Amino acid sequence: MSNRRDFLKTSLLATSALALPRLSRAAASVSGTVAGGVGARVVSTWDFGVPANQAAWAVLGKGGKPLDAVETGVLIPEADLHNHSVGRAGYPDRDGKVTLDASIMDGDGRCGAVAALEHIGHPIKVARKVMEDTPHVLLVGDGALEFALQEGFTRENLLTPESEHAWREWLKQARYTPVANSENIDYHRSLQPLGMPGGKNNHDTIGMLAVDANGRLAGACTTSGMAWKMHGRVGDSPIIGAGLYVDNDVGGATSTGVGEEVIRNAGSFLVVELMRQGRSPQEACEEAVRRIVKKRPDGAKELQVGFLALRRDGECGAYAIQKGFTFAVCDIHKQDRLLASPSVYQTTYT
Ligand code: SD4
Repeated sequence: MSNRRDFLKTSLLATSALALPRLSRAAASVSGTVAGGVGARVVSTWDFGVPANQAAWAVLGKGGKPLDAVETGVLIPEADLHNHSVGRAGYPDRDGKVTLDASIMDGDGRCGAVAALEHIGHPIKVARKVMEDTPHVLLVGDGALEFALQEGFTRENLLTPESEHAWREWLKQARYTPVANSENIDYHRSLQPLGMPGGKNNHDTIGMLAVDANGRLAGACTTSGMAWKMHGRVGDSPIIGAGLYVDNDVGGATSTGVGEEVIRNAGSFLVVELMRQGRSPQEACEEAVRRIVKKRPDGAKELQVGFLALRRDGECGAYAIQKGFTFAVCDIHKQDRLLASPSVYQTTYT
């Protein structure tokens, strides 16, 4: 795997809209009766899912709980100052304020979330506290911050000089036009010395799903949302059923991209329900993306949305509107797999 371009060229997934041959084989070998963590698996969105999965695997691979695994995993991109789309150093809204969204869900239906949270670098930890220490599911804005401070979180400035510079550049035109797979150059520069397959085409939310050897699941989703959004805007990531949904009877799903489109279609819930009705994870993601595309008069040609699904037997699937969506898969066989999702609009990587 010399670089991301070579990797994607060799990936069968980049050119196949229907099959996930590598994953299917891996899934077949871990489904059914499993023991000693053989059936456990973690999947997550984008290139930064690789190191995040590895952190999650350090918990799950030792027999830890899926909920602890996904929380641990997504802390990695939340803390990464080279990453401008999750946690600290996230790009701010149009007023220069960094506001974070996050959700966490256990396969038994317990869940917690925060939205438009300022000044706290690890919103996923606050989301878990909402789940475990309050009778509520979602806390937003000042109320979420107040709760976090009461719980002992430290108030911090999340706007780094790099993010502030990018915001000031944006202010020169001040046009809100979400770009499909916009570049996260800083992040990919940081990957290169590590020999990771970073390219320049992806960023966005981390959505992570984990299943243990007994088919129990959990998921987490965390983001700074769309850069330069209106102050107070909330995306799909903290909305249970939109950016994240997990059910131990079936599996889980998570999303990335333009959150408004995902919310309109209750995207992650839809993917899980389609799997419940018998669709494979791949088929379910494809159908959820098609619904979004169908409702847009322009065929969603300028938009990116990607879904990632994990069934309770370990099989997973992914599908996006545009090329460029990658996802990471980690299990006992391999801890650093990065795969290209098939998409509605196919073009080859050159
Ligand atoms: C949102 N889905 O806030 C998130 C962010 C994202 O491409 O994934 N951006 O809409």
